Amino acid sequence: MTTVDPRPRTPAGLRFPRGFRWGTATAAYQIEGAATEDGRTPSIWDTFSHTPGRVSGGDTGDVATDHYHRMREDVALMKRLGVSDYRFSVAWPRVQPTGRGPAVQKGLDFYRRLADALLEAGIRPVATLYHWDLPQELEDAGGWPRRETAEHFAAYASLTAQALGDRVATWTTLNEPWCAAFLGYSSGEHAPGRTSPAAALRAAHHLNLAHGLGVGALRAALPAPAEVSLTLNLHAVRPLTDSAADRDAARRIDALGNRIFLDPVFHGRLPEDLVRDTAPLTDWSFVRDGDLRTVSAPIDSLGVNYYAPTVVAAGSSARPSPWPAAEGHVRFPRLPGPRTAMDWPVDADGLHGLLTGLRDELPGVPLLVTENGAAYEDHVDPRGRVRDTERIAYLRTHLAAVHRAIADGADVRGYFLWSLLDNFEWAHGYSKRFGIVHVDFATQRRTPKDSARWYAEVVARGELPGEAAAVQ
Ligand code: IFM
Repeated sequence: MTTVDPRPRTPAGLRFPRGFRWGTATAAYQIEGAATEDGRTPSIWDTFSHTPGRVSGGDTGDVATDHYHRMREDVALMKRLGVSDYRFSVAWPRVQPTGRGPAVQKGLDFYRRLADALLEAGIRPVATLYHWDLPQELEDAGGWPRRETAEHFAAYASLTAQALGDRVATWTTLNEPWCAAFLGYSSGEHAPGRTSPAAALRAAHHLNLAHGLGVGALRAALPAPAEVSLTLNLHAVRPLTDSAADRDAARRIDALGNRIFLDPVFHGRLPEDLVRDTAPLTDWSFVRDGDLRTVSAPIDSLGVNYYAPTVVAAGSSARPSPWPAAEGHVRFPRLPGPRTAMDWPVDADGLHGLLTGLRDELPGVPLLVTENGAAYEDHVDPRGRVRDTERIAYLRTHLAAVHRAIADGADVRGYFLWSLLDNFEWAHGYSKRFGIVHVDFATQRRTPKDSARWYAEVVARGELPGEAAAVQ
């Protein structure tokens, strides 16, 4: 367990445990650009973003924040922030273009240079193997609904770990498999844009399988002390009322949003109610003997991504939906209160509830908040400053919630702010800005926002300043 500082509250603010990991996070397709360079081939997101009508404004990740060419400048920004860790993702089509076969050396070299630059700057590299950029060839062969994709993932994990394992000690197999399965294959809001709820359930299982096979591949390729993890966007599900119908709606969404991953990964079983609820769509016969044992290979920590709670009530919702077999049973009421530019409610209690729930459900599993942050409509003012006070307020309340969860016994080892840079926000293109560093997408000029200065101060002190200490 992380030891909580004996004096957690100082006159100035809330002190975090010694050794707490302070990071920022990004993902390859959202920042790298260089979409056709050095042997990289299209991923499902290249295809999707180049399909008219899929992404707001017709935006693509072709250039993004040009991080592939500006990596050193971005590492220097992080060094100035003082962060201890940087969570990035490896682009599968950059290191293994067709998703099978040998690696491309130039692709691997980019990540070796990145890891070296980070280590030189005193920043721990944290690599995620899959943040949604499936090589298009694997989608053409059937994508995540097809079992072989999981086997290809394990081979990719192995060759990437062999190339980077001497520099990178912290690895995550998948980022947010819920989004990959359900936004990608059920609602079609994300690549590859399919709308088959049954295919999405198969995809979810094969993503779990990819994770389990990936853990085995990483353990075989990496030196023993390496840390292997998985990142989930767990849903802080709340029933609108205490009625039996609303509570049952919450149970359904908890099964489809959380337990569909947590139960196989940590308990080696599928939730019975999930199997029952989804019976009209599938008999789950694609889960083979031994799969759940593979999926439940022990991991060293769990990454939790949190942005907003999920409030549900009995009712029905529109199709296509990301919630297979739930459309006729669940609605998602809109509650009053502050919202971010994503139209997501601001509610830090959801993060505290998730972390303390995991404390109870998964005792002994260290937790990392691997993403948290907010999009707001930022502008560079005439003096060259971005006064993103709403983002600072969001970060302050969410970090306070993390602190409270630690004080309540949750073993939270670190916090990764999403995101270092404004970037390609998937179906929203460049219209939503999550960065603590503003990016002018025409010139690629980076301007640290007030939130960057605020976060640097938090990191330097290891403490969340009191209200009065806000950046002026
Ligand atoms: O930008 C995304 C990220 O890629 C995955 N988690 C949520 C973020 C904000 O939508």
